[in-house]
Amino acid sequence: MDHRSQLYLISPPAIDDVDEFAKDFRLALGGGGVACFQLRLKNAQGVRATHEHVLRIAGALLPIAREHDVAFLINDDPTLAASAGADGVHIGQSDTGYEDARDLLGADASIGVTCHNSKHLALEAGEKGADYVAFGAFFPTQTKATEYEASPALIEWWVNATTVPCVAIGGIAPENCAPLVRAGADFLAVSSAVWRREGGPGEAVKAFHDAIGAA
Ligand code: TZP
Ligand code: MG
Repeated sequence: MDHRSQLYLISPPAIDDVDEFAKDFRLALGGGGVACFQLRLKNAQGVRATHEHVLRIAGALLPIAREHDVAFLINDDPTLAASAGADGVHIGQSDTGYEDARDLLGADASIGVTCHNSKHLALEAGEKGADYVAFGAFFPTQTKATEYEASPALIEWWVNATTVPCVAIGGIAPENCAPLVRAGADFLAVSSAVWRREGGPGEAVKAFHDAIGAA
């Protein structure tokens, strides 16, 4: 197949010891093949880490992402993304709106918008200029209490209808990602399947690439 999904890593929901996590982060990025990282410090109930904590973690991880040429986004909050010097922000439907986020971060920033399982929300975000739209959840996940279920058919529809990149999210693992790859997802956004993989994050990234290649 000529289409290859790229890997978009989402942080674990909590990072307490950043020096310890930095080792895993380097293992995940070390083999190449990760396009993007989103710092998302928020528990399954939606409780966010403090701004101070996010800025401290971002300060430690951003240089590592830069070393590996990986885009660094912050979840939810464009003001925080600007303070951290991040490359962009991933906003939800109840966060700061797309236009205000763009005003805050400027033309070069990457701004992605959560669109659940909605063609309408995604078309609206794409029309406004979002750099990507995110659909999910595709599979059960313990990382976030999810209200919406998305299917590979939505990805297939989207990639045939538009040129705006799409991100698939929610419970994605090397073992279940093939239908999303075949549907044409531009990015697979993954958290637990990388950070909680028994063989470690480096092995997880490799397993994703093997699965993407075989899909
Ligand atoms: N949004 C929808 S599902 C989800 C987010 C942030 C969690 C993704 O984490 P995991 O562990 O890959 O399911
Ligand atoms: Mg959000």
